[in-house]
Amino acid sequence: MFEPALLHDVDIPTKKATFGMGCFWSNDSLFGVTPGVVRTRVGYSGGTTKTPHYRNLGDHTEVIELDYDPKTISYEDLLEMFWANHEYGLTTKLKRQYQSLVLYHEDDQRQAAEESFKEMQVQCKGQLRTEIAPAGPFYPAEDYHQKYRLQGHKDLCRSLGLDSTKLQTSHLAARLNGYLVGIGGKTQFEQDVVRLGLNEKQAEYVRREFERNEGGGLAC
Ligand code: MHO
Repeated sequence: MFEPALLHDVDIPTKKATFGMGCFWSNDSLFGVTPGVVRTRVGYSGGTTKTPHYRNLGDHTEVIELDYDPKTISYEDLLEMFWANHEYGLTTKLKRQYQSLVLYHEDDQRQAAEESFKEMQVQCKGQLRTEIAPAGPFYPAEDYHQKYRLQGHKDLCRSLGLDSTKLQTSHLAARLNGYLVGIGGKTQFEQDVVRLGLNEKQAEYVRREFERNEGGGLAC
């Protein structure tokens, strides 16, 4: 039987963006289904502790690091998503783990982030807690945190051949991690089923989950 090739690798020039927006599980789903976002991974960054892990983050923050195609999505668009989708709000004082954080990778990103901060502060009643800082070392989180929603579907993951590397690099995994929780939109999903190379059984499974969860939000 013909098996379509799964679209794990997308080889186009990308830029990096790094955001702390609360628990990284839901941000991973959110950005993973966003057109122009090619790959995502979650981890710890923003601090100085040498080998952070989930039970001991030190002074690091949970962040999502994503590779995006600047021809399809701008950094400004990503910033809009950043402001609109914080798990625990923008003005609440949070522990360092859930700090609202933009880690910029180039001066254009810094400028755009500072501009948007100012605009946001005007619209916002309380003081924004967001910090904007240069990106430093990024420590990938443990495997079980990568594409967390997707990993809840063990048989599907097995059929997709997801190993520890692919959990952080696969385009397909980034997309499915969102569709499975019902985000990304029906039209985009149906186009992606073909583009991502899912077979009928995989497509049917993801479609069922998508429809079951659509409109349910992104609770962590
Ligand atoms: N609400 C989640 C947060 C996990 S996140 C990776 C929990 O209760 O574990 O910080």
